Amino acid sequence: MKSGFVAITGRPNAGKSTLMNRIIGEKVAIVSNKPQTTRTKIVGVHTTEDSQIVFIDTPGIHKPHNKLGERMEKYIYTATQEIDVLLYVVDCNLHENEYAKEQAALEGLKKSDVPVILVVNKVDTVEKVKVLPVIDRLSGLYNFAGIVPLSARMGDNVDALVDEIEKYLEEGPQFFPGDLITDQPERQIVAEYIREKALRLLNQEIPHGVAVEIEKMRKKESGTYEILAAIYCERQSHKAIIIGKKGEKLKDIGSRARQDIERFLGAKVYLELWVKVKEDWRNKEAFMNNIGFE
Ligand SMILES: Nc1nc2c(ncn2[C@@H]2O[C@H](COP(=O)(O)OP(=O)(O)OP(=O)(O)O)[C@@H](O)[C@H]2O)c(=O)[nH]1
Ligand SMILES: [Mg+2]
Repeated sequence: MKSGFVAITGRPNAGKSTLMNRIIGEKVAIVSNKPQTTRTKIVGVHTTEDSQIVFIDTPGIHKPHNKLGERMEKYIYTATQEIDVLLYVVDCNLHENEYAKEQAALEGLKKSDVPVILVVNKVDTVEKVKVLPVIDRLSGLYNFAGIVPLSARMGDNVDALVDEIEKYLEEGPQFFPGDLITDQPERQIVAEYIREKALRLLNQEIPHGVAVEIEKMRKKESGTYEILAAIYCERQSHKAIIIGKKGEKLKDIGSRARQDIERFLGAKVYLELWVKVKEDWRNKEAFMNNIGFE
């Protein structure tokens, strides 16, 4: 059996989490079109008859603006230690001024001595002829072990990436049971599903200040889950926006999240959401510890 650990890095919004979900075949990491969706390290396990690849999804590489950002930077760092392969994911729609940003992010990887595979993502959004020049320029920025253009969303060429990764894995043990797909506790996944809907339904600055805490989660005798969750935001004015006119926005977030949670738990769910204000929580260490950013 071949096995190993693979970290998924890249700038925000590149499609890292989409890629991991695609390979695992389940939504283990939430996805949105807002940058900095992923805030921690998230493990996704891909097991076949003769191999096990343990993926570690990470937050997008960016300059931290608060204590949460600093923690995210640490997660990226620790995720890239003691791994066998590193994936560097890039959105192929690169504007001229973004190559410098990719270069700066790649600069940080130069200390790493593991093979780095460049994943050129979102090829479904451009004509094929436009991908080659992007690959050409990126390959000048780093000595990549391999380059795989693909579409994480559509699934095109994702198998080729898995084959490429396997080239660099050695004989090893199965680290996790074959049926395990993530290391996240159920409660955390439920909280993340709620946050995903909030990210998707809210605009601009609010999403970055949103956190979700599961206050109560219990399975009743009937098999139904009763879940009580708090959506934290940083300002009273944000709270009003999240709740929306006549509570419509919050209702929408709740009903969409409930569908995901029911599918994930395989049971009926009664979900109650509250919106709470915690000013500047992204700089409050104790609060962040409490809601799972340890
Ligand atoms: N068209 C297209 N969109 C994609 C593809 N992969 C990801 N996306 C979209 O790109 C956006 C960002 O995807 P994520 O997977 O959340 O990106 P990420 O790199 O994990 O982002 P952070 O966690 O914020 O660093 C979402 O809207 C995805 O649906 C792709 O192959 N094609
Ligand atoms: Mg992500």
